[in-house]
Amino acid sequence: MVGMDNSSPPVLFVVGTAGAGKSSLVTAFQRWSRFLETEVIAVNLDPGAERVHYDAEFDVRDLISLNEVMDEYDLGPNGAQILAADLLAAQAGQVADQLHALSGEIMIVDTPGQVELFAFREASNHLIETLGREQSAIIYLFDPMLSRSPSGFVSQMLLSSIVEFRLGLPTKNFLSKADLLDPDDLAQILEWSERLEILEMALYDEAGGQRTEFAINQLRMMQEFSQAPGLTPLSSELEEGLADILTFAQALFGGMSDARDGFASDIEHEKN
Ligand SMILES: Nc1nc2c(ncn2[C@@H]2O[C@H](COP(=O)(O)OP(=O)(O)OP(=O)(O)O)[C@@H](O)[C@H]2O)c(=O)[nH]1
Ligand SMILES: [Mg+2]
Repeated sequence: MVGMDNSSPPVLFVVGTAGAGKSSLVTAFQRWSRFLETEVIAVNLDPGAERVHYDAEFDVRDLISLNEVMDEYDLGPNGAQILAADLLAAQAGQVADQLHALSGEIMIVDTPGQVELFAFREASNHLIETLGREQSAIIYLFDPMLSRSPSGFVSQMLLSSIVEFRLGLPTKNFLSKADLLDPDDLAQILEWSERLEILEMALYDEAGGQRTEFAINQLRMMQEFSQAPGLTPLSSELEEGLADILTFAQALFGGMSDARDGFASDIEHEKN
């Protein structure tokens, strides 16, 4: 069943704005994969997480507690998060040893609530190098409510592109908590993700000419470099879209498991 070296499984970093559903996705993905008999290593890199509902085989909170950092250095939660990221980077060797000791077929990594903490602090690049840049990718989560307005949707497209650019990893966008959207909104958002000209018209109605021209031109350029365009609906609640995450990883890194139903056609879809 396993098609790759067990010592260095593919790594999926789950990234998105605060509350986008990152931790829930890690939980759902781990639960769902057990059913498929795929061995998933869940990793928590969010020192500020109150509690996690997955079995974290590495948990950054064992090394760094946000509350302790706040107390010790007299910082608020945001300053403490930044310092925690840097403290983690300072322990990179130890973290690397612990991560390398884990074995499994795929690693899924929960990241801090504020997207800029993961995208902009140097610690993340260290971690990516540690885990292996060649087998790392980003699962970027769109917030469903923000996605309902053209400007909110476009802002997230741009943010995702910035994260992709900054970390230099293949990125796939998912529409998180799709079960919360009514079917018309869901269809609209998916159409925007596939047809830039429809999005452009909607944005023009909402935001006017100049802002639209600026944003659409940015998107057009950024999408030329994107390896996996489009947006895939996801629901951790209903366990929908989880197979698309595995498919994305398989398309990038190969192996991991025997072909599943629809695997080839999903890949085809990915290319279109
Ligand atoms: N209906 C529904 N709710 C969801 C889904 N995924 C997450 N949620 C809810 O969304 C809220 C935030 O989810 P989390 O998984 O904590 O999001 P997060 O991105 O890890 O949040 P932070 O780490 O605090 O930034 C929780 O109340 C979840 O129960 C989903 O697929 N459907
Ligand atoms: Mg979380």
